[in-house]
Amino acid sequence: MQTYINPQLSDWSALTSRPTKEAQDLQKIVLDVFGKIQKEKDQALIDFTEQFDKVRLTSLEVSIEEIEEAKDLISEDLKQAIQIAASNIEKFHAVQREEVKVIETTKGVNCWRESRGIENVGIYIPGGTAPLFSTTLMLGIPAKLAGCQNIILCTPPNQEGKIHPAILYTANLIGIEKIYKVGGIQAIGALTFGTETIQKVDKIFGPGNQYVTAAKQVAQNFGVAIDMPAGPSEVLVIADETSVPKYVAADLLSQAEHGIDSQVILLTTNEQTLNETIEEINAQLEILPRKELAAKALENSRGIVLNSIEECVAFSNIYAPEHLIFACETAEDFIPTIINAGSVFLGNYSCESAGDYASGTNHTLPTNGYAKNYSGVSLDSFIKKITFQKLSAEGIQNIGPAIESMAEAEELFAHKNAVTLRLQDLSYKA
Ligand code: HSO
Ligand code: ZN
Repeated sequence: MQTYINPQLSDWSALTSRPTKEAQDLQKIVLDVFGKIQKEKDQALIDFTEQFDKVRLTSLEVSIEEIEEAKDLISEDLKQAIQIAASNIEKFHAVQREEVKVIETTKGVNCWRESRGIENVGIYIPGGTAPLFSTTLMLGIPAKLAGCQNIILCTPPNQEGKIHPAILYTANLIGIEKIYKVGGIQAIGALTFGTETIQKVDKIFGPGNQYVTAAKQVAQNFGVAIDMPAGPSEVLVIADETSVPKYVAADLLSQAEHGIDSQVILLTTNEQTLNETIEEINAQLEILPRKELAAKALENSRGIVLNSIEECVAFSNIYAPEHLIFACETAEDFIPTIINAGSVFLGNYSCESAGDYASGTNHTLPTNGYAKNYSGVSLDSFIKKITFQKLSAEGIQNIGPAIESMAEAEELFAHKNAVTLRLQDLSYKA
């Protein structure tokens, strides 16, 4: 971790930057895979899975027997933990449902909005070294609450053609029935175009490697929506003398262990806190199984001493972190000044892991500075809103003349006429 003591304001722009990765142009690879899926459908998925995941599948769909088997492979302890998390995530997202509010904008003119679940949604869950079954909860629960009719989960199989049992257990627990063994670009292609087995969807959710990210980007050109642009995970911690260095270190490492391109930033008003945290990081890192990954991520990371908490918040707002841990006793006083962040954790006990797994908030959040213009996934991500209006005779009489004037000024006489004809009929009746 690079450290800086009271850097000049002119250095902030460099200090709030993300490590630049050479963006490989993957578009051609994606389009090749997509093209084959459009033509050969399931057969293309089987072939790509053999090529990339090194297994020749006889069936893409996860069977009921496989789900039953998964239940036996999960400990009771983990099942209970998943249930606690699911219950909290459900509570937090259920209250995001909005009541329909009818507003009479002018006498006789009633307008309102109603929500409808997006009918077909695809959820991508990566496999690999850390199968993020928690993401199944974070995406599947709001999809269910939103009333999405078809929820399709895709996740890559291992070389034995199996899916991690915790992913299957979690999906089954929340009522996801359509689970397919397909990963990478080919999964996104299947969800975009549909095949004999996998249904085409309207919106694709979920994290993934650079190939999945590139494929989601391209999928948008074919009329599919995506949750948000993806980037490496990150956390920014604001600490002062009331923070506990060993907690701060653990929180920074918890994000660093996600991958070598993760970035963690510590801002503090207290040099001693910085030094003690770095000592703690070094000690705790030693015993982490993912030590190598975390150490690499720490090379991209910064510890910065600033003059005041206000300055720390100003810096954080420029960086716009995915996660902001405000580990100070006074954190709550600064809430109104936090403008750009995906999810905020207040005080010494609110570790990011709480939000990653079980407090109830969603862990699918905007990275890479997108917290400036995107929200994290919520119930809203799975619904769209339709506007309705009902004008009575009195209503059209009240606003009709205004519509006529505006239509005439825009020289759209059919628009004007749609009102005039009605007003004429009403004036005969009167
Ligand atoms: N911190 C990740 C989410 C996660 N962590 C899943 C553990 N499991 C999102 O940035
Ligand atoms: Zn995490």
